[in-house]
Amino acid sequence: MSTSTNKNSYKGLYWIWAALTVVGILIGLYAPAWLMPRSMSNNMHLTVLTMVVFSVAAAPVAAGVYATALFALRHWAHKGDDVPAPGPQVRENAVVVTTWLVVSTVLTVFLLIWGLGALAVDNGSNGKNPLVVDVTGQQWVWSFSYPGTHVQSNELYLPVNREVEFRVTSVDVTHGFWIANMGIQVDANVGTITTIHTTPDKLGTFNIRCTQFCGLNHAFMVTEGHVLTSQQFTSWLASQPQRA
Ligand SMILES: [Cu+2]
Repeated sequence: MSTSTNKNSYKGLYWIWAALTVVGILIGLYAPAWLMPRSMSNNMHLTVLTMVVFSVAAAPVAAGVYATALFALRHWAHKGDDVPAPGPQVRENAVVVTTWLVVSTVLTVFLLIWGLGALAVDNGSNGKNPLVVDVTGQQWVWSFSYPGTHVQSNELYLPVNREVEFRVTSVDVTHGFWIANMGIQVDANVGTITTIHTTPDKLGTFNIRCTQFCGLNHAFMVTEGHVLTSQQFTSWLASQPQRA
């Protein structure tokens, strides 16, 4: 009785698969931007786009797994104490095996190429007169200084639409400099300067957190950043006390 899987009876499987694929694509299109921090820079736009593309690409695959599981529960469940008759075999089905291999290969190669490309773009600088900001981590505060100005601040201020080059270091233990809204994160090491670039393109306030467990108050090693118009930024810079 459980072997009554003629060709027609798979129809339900395709419908479940199609419906779940549509649901998965909709989730992939809208969930990343909704669940992830507000995107405020080129890097974060790319990160959100990568999440969308990967989720949409994964939707038909995930839907295939869930659809098969649901279909199997409904149609291939064995009831009773007798030994079940063998179910449908796919191992020697040339069409299934070929499709599976081709789709897996195409998807994997696509994700690899996209991933490497995004990584190259993400870490790059456009080299157009970046604003340099020196970032120093110490237990358990961040400080920011602007070379050539003597200005030092515990909150970060940035002008909109200008590339920033963060030069990150630490004076005690390893910290992690992370701006989720900008899609950038880099370690802050003692005696080394690590650089990371981003271009903020939205006005507003964001959080800067430490991502390395750096001692007792690690969880409180958070401060605020602000993206200002370039005029506001210039007047903020001029209003700061000049420390030698
Ligand atoms: Cu820290």
